[in-house]
Amino acid sequence: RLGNDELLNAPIMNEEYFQVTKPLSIGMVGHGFMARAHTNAYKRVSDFFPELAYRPVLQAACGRDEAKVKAFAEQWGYASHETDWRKLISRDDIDAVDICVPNNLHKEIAIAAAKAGKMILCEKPLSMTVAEGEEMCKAVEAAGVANMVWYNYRRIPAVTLAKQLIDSGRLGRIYHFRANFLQDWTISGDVPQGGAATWRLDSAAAGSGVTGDLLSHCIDTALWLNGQIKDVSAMTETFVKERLHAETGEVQPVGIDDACAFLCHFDNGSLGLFESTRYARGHKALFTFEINGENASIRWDLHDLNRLEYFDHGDDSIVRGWRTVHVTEGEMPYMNRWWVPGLSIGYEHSFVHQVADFLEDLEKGRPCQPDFRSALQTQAVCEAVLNSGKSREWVAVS
Ligand code: 4PW
Repeated sequence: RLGNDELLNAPIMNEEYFQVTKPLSIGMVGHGFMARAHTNAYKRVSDFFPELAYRPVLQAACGRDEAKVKAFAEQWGYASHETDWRKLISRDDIDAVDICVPNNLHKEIAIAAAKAGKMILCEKPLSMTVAEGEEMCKAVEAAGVANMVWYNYRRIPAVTLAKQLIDSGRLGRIYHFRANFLQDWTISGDVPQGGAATWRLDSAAAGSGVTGDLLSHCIDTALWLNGQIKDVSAMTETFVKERLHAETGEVQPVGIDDACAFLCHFDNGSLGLFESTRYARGHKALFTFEINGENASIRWDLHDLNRLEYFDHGDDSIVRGWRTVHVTEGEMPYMNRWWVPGLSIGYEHSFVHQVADFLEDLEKGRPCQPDFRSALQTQAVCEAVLNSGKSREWVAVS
């Protein structure tokens, strides 16, 4: 990584950075909000990471509604479109399949794509259940195809910096990890379940509610930053018990968890406290975590994603206090790729970083994290949380 002075005085895109790139043809399954976020990353990555050997090519988008997928493909620059994912997977001109459809379709598409020898980039959470996730892991491992799950928040520079600070030992022994992911968009009983826009409320499509959708991000980050979770004690609640189904038009019982909170023990002896809900009026996407160590603490808030709060007990006591680290300097993770030091980046950049890491790992022949096997561990925590919510007992994580 270049420092600030080098960044200002010597543009990083000099001749040494360029090489002949190999096209990597992407087949996108899905055309919703996440498909846009991923596609934006494929389009941007080679401009901002010009040294990468692989260059994504938007080869085909796939969706059941032909008018919609055609419009998506045209708007975002895919060369073609398909209405059947099996056809997409059978095409010789597709190298990598991006699974951006509801969770209940991940397993079948991933296993078929692996058998067809395609690389797979799968939207989170990996699967509906641990058993399904295990099948998916076995399929990609048997096929030997590159695979990755889109837990994008790891690639926000401040979160990556938190990882570096923890790994450097600055915090010392870790005592506490707490995280929240709060939203408020499902409070009204008029929000339907099912359908393209609201499948996240339909347990048949999503598997679970906030646990798989939101807490999975907190759990992925926690496992990455603080190690494995041993056991959990959770409470879950479904506040609105019945909703209209957007496709059938029938009022049906709601099967997802609207809110979930859990306690846990980490392998390193620290205690975890997690909360997620879509009923926190006033919170649209509040993702925060705080880690308290023997020597120092860290906290981060998605609303202020370019900053990391840091407290170091080793500071001189007359100036000791929480400090704000501006994660916008050239030496910060990923930041020398973007603008001049001091300028902010946003949510969408985390996806660009994830694709860049995937392409670099592909070139170097190593798995990109989290791969399916690693994301299965997040799935195991989610499943233990849901089981504990039902049984009201402590549950060990498998
Ligand atoms: O994965 C999550 C989504 O399902 C996202 O990170 C935020 O919450 C945005 O939409 C939902």
